[in-house]
Amino acid sequence: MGIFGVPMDLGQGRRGVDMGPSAIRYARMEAAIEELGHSVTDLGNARVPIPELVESDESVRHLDAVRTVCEEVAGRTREVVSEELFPVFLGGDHSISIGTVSGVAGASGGRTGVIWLDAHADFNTPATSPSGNIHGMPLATLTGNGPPSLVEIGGAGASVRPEDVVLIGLRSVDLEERNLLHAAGARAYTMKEIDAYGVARVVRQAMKDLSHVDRVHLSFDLDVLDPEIAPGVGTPVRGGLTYREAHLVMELINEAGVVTSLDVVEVNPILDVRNGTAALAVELVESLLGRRIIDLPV
Ligand SMILES: [Mn+2]
Repeated sequence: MGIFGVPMDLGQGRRGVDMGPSAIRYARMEAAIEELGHSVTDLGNARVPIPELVESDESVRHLDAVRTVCEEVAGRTREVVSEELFPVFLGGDHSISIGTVSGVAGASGGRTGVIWLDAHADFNTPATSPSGNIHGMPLATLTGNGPPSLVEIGGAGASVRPEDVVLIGLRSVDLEERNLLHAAGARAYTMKEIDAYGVARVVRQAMKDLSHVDRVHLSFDLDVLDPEIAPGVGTPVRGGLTYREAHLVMELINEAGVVTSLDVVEVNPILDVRNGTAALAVELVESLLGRRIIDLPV
């Protein structure tokens, strides 16, 4: 496994998620993964400018700087994937995924599916975004509908097909964003479906939705969790996954054995309590990578 940090907070308005990689490392991510029997290489961090030194008169905030960082991330990702390391990317705000997903998709042949665990759809475009913050646009961008200079990272056109994308945990989606999501044809499971059918059924359906792809990238925004258990996130929204629901999501995805790369994004230590959100992120990554409560014969 290869850990790569992207301490970027240029894609959103509130400072703090730039410290996410540090907080997650402090919560012993590397040791936790090693204890599961995986060898881990820490590949360091991407070079990211601080907002104070970035011109931001663009209508899409910090567009050029985000593009430069995401291009570096995509390039490094291709190296990591070619060395057959399972990459674990630590954000940073969710705009880092424009680099990680396009890098993963570009490094491998065939079709890359994406599971997007998030309270938000991240499906805005410059035309629909209320804020101009790029962390609300990465999934639209990756499926080909975003700022052209970001869409073309990792090669011309979309990095992934909308029908190869599944969103889970939504509960805050802007009006125009809903229309874009619907028109694109991505599968979306909101908190309503999770409440109505249970998280296990939703995850199993999501796995069926992606059964045709060659690999799956899991993009894990910590704000999918309820703020009561994960207060240290960039954009908290109440009504999220409980502690056990979140573990079960990861345990079931692990059983499916399809995920080959991972983002852990939007951890904000400034809003956190004693680094608990970063510690929970590490716990959930352990479940994703095979930690079991006990080993039962199947
Ligand atoms: Mn997000």
